[in-house]
Amino acid sequence: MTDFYQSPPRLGNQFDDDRALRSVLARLLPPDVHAAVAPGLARLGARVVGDIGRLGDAAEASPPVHVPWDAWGRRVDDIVTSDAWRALDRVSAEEGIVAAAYERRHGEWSRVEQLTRLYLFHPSSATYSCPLAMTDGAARCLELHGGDDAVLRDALAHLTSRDPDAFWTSGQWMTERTGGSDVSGTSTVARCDAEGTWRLHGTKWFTSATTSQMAMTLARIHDDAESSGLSLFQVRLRDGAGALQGIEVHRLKDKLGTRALPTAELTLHGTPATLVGGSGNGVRKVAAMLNVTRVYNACCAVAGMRRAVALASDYATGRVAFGRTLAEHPLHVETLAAMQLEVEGALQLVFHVGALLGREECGVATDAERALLRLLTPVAKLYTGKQAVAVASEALEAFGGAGYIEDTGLPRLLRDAQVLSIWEGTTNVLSLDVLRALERADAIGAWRADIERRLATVRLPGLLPALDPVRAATGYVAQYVSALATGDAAAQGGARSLAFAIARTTIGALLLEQAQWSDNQPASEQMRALAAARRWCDRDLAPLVSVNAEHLGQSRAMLW
Ligand code: UCC
Repeated sequence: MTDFYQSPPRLGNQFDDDRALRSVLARLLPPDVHAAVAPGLARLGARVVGDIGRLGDAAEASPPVHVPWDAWGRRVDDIVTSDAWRALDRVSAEEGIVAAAYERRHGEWSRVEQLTRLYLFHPSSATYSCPLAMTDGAARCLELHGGDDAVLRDALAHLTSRDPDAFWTSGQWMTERTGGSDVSGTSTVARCDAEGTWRLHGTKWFTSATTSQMAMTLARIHDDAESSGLSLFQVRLRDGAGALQGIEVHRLKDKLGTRALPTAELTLHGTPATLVGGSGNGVRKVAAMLNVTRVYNACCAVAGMRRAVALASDYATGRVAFGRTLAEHPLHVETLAAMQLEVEGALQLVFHVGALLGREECGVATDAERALLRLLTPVAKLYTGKQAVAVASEALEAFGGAGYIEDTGLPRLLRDAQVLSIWEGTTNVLSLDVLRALERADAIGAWRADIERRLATVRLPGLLPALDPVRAATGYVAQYVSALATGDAAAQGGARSLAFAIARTTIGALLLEQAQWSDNQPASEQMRALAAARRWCDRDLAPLVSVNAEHLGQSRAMLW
């Protein structure tokens, strides 16, 4: 019999304790903006390990339930969520987790502030960040394409409100039974009735956050020869009396993770809808939404990684094995440091993209910056989505058997990370999107110039040896892209390696810039930033794989 018990990991203020986050914000934000936003971020950093964290845990413990019928046999299709899930909706409105980006109190830097709020909120929110992602994406889409339509202007005001009673969330219903990647197969049809109201008919196979007030969705306009493609619609789920508007919910999905989040299969039976931005070009219009949700995905991926490392590093200082704490075992320290390096790299990439998005949204981005944003959005999403799974898996292992036990809360880190490389475009779909972005006039030139501008700031002798590998990697990527343009169809088989090379090379340049900036910071901060930059640039930054017909033939031979 022993009275020994392990101490569970503990978390402090998630803003104050996150040195990498604080230093990237200090570098990026103008001093007056930094001074204005930091106190609010520190308050949120405390809340996420206090009341918000408790709400997230409670929501996770009480997943949504589909109630198809009422006691009297009427079809009601209620989706009953927990009090905690609904409270998270109110908290996220009050904290301005979407609104901060649209109030634009800090001009182009508002997006960076908003993403920091999201970053702090996400790991404690039982993935309430998902409805918020779609809400923000819908807001951007309506801002760009809603025009002066009164219904859509009103919706935009609700989506961007800080008033919990006025705040709406939005769904994004893109996936049908034919799949979520190739949305061109969408079979939902829109018909205009005698009163001039659009009515949608079709089945949506994955609808996340189905308790939202509205959704954005794609449909094919019936008998419309002019716009043979898809059109974009906004749907209000319920009428003024609270009844679903021609929506039949079939069931909730039984998912590996994100268990507090209701995800339903449903059919639209003549659901009234508002056409967004006229008929046709639905995919192009909804891309504005996808580009925001992909930035959310990347930001939440880093936030999840950071939470995993924070938990594992705290545990390492208390857990004793073989006569000393894990933090005194060199191999364990190296393992945790490798995880932290992933966090720091991904953090740089996400905030770089966030800063570009802020500039685009405020209308001050140059053409080159817009091309860069278009390129780096799928890159950031796909890269961080993959790394989030790897880091979460390593974090579970850092706890030994406890990491595999549900009531420690740790397995959730991995279950909730796994979706990040799937929804909002899988790694491969986004790698192909990177190729699409590279078709844009001189996207690669804009990327190289941006990297060179950052490298040109580097002066510290300890960093100079790291410049060559980054410069070499940009050259390999550029050569690879030129070869792609002239290559055969099999060449797209290398698209994932190209996307990873762009991610790693960009991060190398950003970490070097950060380390140079840290030169006038306290010694411990200098050492941290220097080590991160040098270690990152010591890796193979451009692990490119050239695929031609012969290579592809060999791959096929290995498989079938
Ligand atoms: O909805 C889902 C779950 C919601 C949960 C949200 C969670 C959020 C994160 C939370 C964090 C915790 S899952 C649904 C996921 N599905 C997708 O993401 C779609 C994935 N597939 C793609 O992205 C494909 O590449 C498609 C659908 C865009 C390809 O369709 P098409 O029809 O083949 O597209 P095209 O023909 O290549 O492009 C049509 C137009 C072109 O412009 P134009 O017409 O001017 O030539 C493209 O350049 O759209 C433009 N376009 C874009 N523009 C396509 N993609 C983009 C883009 N990303 N940005 C700008």
